Amino acid sequence: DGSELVEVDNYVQANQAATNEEMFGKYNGRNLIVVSLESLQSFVINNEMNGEVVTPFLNSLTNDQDTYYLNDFYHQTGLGKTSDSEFIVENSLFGLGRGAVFFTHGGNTYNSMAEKLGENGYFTNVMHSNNASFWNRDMIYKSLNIDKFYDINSYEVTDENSVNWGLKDIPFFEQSAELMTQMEQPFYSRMITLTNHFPFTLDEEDIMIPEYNSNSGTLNRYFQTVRYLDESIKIFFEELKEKGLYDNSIIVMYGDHYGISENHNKAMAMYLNKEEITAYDSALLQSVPLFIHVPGSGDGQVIDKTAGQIDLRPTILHLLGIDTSNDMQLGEDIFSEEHENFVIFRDGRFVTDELVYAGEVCYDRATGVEIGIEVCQPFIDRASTELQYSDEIINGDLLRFYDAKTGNLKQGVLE
Ligand code: GP9
Ligand code: MN
Repeated sequence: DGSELVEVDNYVQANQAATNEEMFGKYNGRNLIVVSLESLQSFVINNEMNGEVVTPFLNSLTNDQDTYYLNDFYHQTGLGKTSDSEFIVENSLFGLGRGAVFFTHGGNTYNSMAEKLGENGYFTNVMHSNNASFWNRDMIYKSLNIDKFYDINSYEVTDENSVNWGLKDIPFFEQSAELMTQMEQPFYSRMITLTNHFPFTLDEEDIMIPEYNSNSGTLNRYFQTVRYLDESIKIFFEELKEKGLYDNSIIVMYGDHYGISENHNKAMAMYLNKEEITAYDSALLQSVPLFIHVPGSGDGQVIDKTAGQIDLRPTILHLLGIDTSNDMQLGEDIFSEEHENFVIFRDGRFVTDELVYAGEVCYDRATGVEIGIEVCQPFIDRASTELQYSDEIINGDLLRFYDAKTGNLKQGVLE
């Protein structure tokens, strides 16, 4: 009947991180472009593969005067992969421990980032050249109040411009930039890339660096498709400039989930010059890059905070001057002075600036040495509480009882 929501609401209110006054509304009114970087993990950033730079453009953004680069950011997805990352970013809630929330709870009431932006005058859309029903997107996007889905039918897709899963990222970005010129501003476009997806195949003409030489064809090809993804982003930025859309936009880009699973640990150990990949290493390998690029801001910096996808909704909305203090969200604004360096994974693992908890072992993060479980215990408990609250909200469809405008339970719920 909604009464469970009282406890969750109390927790959310008590754990809120105060807004950073200096950052709140700093980029008011800009278009918002959020790019999901398919399968991109942090280990390739500012790294080489047999002497080849893998992500030259993204590397340049890591010390760019207009880019906030998060160097300790993590995905928090489960089996729902890309769709989980979308869910987390839109709602600042976790996906589910089983299955994909996009499928199982696509009809729920949500208070998405898109809904908030829509209320603030934004035209909200998702751009992704796949069939609309993949991951049940066509259904849940209605519940997320996304105005328009530019799906495969909005793109010109031919044999020549597709590979692997479909339209290649370079033509995807070129065509998307063109579509953006037709949009009413300000707009919020969430773009989902595709080429850097397992099995990581490219056409000959798109190969820019050689394969790696491990026993894993998957990891060997991964560097090549990542290199292609990097190139596509560079081209997208140029397109935005050409079309006059660059200066008035803010471009947020994050890795959606891992690309290299633990099945390739042997090859990863070889690449990372380690004897083996332990549970500790695997947890830290879940780091994905996050770039918040604000053309002309001159405020770029490397932000050395531990954060995750769940933090994006409040972080982004606050930069655009949209209050979230009444929202039922579990993330914290990354720019808040009170932001806690604590990232919970969907499976209960967690990372802080000092600890890593994985495989039911508590590790000292700096040394990788196993330490007493009691050091991790308070975080283990909080991780399980937050995951449980998130599950309760989703399984009970509790947001239908909640009025985010006032922060109150809807009248009559508890009677
Ligand atoms: C499919 C694309 C890939 O449309 O988003 O999904 P994934 O397999 O990475 O979840
Ligand atoms: Mn994906």
